[in-house]
Amino acid sequence: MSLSCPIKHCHPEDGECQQGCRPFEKCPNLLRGEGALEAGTAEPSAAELDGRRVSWTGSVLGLTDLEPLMARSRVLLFGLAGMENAGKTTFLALLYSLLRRGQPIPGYQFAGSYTLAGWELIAGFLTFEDGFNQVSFPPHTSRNAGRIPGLLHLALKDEAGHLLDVVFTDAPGEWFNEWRSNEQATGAEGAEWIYKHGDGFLLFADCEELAGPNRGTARTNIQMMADRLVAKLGKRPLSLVWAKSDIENTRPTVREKLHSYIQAKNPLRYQEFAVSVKQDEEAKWHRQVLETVAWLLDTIRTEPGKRQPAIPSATTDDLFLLRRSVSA
Ligand SMILES: Nc1nc2c(ncn2[C@@H]2O[C@H](COP(=O)(O)OP(=O)(O)O)[C@@H](O)[C@H]2O)c(=O)[nH]1
Ligand SMILES: [Mg+2]
Repeated sequence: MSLSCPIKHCHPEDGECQQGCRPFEKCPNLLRGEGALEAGTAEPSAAELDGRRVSWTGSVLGLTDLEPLMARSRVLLFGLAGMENAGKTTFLALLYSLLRRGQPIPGYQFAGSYTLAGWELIAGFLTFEDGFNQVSFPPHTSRNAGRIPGLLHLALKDEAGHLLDVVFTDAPGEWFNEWRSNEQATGAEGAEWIYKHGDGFLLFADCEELAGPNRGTARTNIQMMADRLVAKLGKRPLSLVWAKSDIENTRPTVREKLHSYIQAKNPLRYQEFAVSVKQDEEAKWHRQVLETVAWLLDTIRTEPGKRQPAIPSATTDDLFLLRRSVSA
């Protein structure tokens, strides 16, 4: 990275200037001299110095990137919790692939995203390549992803046309692994941040692990994570996602025990969904990906048992809104 800036939260190396300088060349704060250039790095290109024309990059968001979003609506943060390899990133990739194919989240319409490149990066792995009948899975989410998880954004419109900004966390499973046994552990800060700020949670149960030789440990780990999540959950919705549901359920009692364990904790707003990358006409695993998100949204936006009243949008016939022109 050859560009830098002494102003906190300004990242010229991403092609953005917090002060809005266009082009960067004219920015009085821009450092591209000895202080900024690492040995052996090339001079910044003309395109780099020109900067971008929009304030987002399309990549996953960080904390500062949330500010413009928070200015336009209340951003809903959904935390994906689960052990490493539980299927969290694949769930997000699948969600995006389904939206891209035009399948809606029931009751909500896709209305844009600030992180299209970030979505494409993970969903690309689930997409067939021309001439090859093979898909692969997204790469492992690195534990060195910083203290704050990568945030993937969706703008949605509900049936009344209201805009909703939703952000999903794509965090490494290792964070939750540490957090499940000690919420204060070093390495668990990211998971704790998600728990503190999340508006709703998806807890991933890995059906492959729950049917394998380590099923006992897998169940205990998920139960511990559920304990932590339920502890200060309050009214926030929690859904248990049975990921990799295509794997044959050779040990049904393991899943039943896990189900009863969480039910016994009595989370106020709780629902289970079964998902998989494989499509199944009967089980509708793909549809349940979309339904999980719809359920979280519906639950947050309504009091238990009540639907949120639709707010009628103002029309130009509204005398109150026309008051100025009437009295002018
Ligand atoms: N059979 C099957 N395997 C899956 C499915 N989803 C994920 N996997 C496998 O689980 C691995 C880890 O998934 P990933 O989404 O990266 O897990 P994460 O660590 O929780 O984000 C993938 O590389 C796949 O091998 C699924 O729906 N079915
Ligand atoms: Mg991951």
